[in-house]
Amino acid sequence: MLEKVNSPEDVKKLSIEDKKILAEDIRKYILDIVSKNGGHLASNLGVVELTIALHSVFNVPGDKIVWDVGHQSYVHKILTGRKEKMNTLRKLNGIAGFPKTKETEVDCFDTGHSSTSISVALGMARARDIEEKNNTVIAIIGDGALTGGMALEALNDAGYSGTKLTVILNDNEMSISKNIGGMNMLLSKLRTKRTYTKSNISLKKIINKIPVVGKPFVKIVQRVKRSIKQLIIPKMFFEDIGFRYLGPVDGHNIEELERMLKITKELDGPVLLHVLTKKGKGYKIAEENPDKYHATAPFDIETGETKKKKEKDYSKVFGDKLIELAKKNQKIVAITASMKDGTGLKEFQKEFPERFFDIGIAEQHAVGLAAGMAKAGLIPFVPIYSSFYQRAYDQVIHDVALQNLPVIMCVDRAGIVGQDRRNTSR
Ligand SMILES: Cc1ncc(C[n+]2csc(CCOP(=O)(O)OP(=O)(O)O)c2C)c(N)n1
Repeated sequence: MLEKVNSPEDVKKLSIEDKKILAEDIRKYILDIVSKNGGHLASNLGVVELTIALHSVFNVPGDKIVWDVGHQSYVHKILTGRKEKMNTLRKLNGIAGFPKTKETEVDCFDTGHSSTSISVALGMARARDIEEKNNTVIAIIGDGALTGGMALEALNDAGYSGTKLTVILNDNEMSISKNIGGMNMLLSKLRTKRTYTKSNISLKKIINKIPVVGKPFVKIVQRVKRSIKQLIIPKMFFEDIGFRYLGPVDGHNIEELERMLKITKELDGPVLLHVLTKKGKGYKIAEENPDKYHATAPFDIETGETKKKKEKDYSKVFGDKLIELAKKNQKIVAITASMKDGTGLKEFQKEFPERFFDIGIAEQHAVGLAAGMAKAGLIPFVPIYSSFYQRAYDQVIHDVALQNLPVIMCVDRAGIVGQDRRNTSR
């Protein structure tokens, strides 16, 4: 099926059954390429059906699709005329592993750093309105990226503005590692929403059957329903800040996804479509170890074993040394902005769980938090990749340097990182 498909127009012509075959072909193709060249595997396997559904319903480049981070855009690239070039991934002068406006106008924005998509999409939507156009603008953001301050700032603005905009929340319960935080707690309640609705209905049936007590009791229940709903169905959070919440929807059911996407197209104002996906979907080894296969070096498809033996790199040396220091000094704590594996803190977390803090993809908060800890007498270590430290530039100066606080800022990947051109190594 993949041989027949070179553009979104080709996708639109397929039946649902053929799209399912296409999805499997794309999975095999991505697996083949990433196993040879290395790349982002698990996130891409998770968005195959979602991307097929998007290109079935919307029309690029008129409609704008903004991929958050952009590491999950391989399927989009395959479906938008770059299928053959995918085998140049992570090669000199090869195809970029992230959306690149220079490659094609269907990539409407360059991404790489997390949590930018809602701001950018809202900007495009406001421009559309001022210019009296009528295209659709869609931001696709993962539950991990939703922990970033910029995404939350954008939700705040978008909900209040009432601007027509679709935010697709691709919820796979994972950042690179397991996702954390209050927003994740909210999402896990939403994930069980359908179960709640069902059990609510059956409870009503049971109560109704009780003679005398039954009917009046149901009325009382209905009267307080809205306030109970507020407490129990957390979708109200998104609705209360101005979004229409739709979902959750099975992110591997193309038919259902298309149905929901068509609804979002018709609605005015900001809409949040909650899509549940599985990271690594279709490749068992990645499904079971989504963090390991988030981004990977070349590997053997049969065993999952990476071909290049991992050497003791800077992150590992850093992590080992920090454990050694922390054993001697109780005041040492470590903070990560959702990158415990990449910055070498995995073992530290095991050794000192109470002195380890994963705070989400929130570098600004990481440094601000460290400043507070240092002021209160602790010695915080904050390893962040150089490129992502840019996010915390103000906190480094305003909250740490000007007050001369003992925060140890460890700048990981501060040099040439070969794998992914220009953007990030993760
Ligand atoms: C500012 C910033 N910090 C860290 C990263 C590294 N990073 C890349 S993807 C990712 C996890 C994203 O999780 P999610 O948005 O849920 O997407 P998923 O891979 O689960 O689909 C992280 C932390 C980044 N790209 N940008």
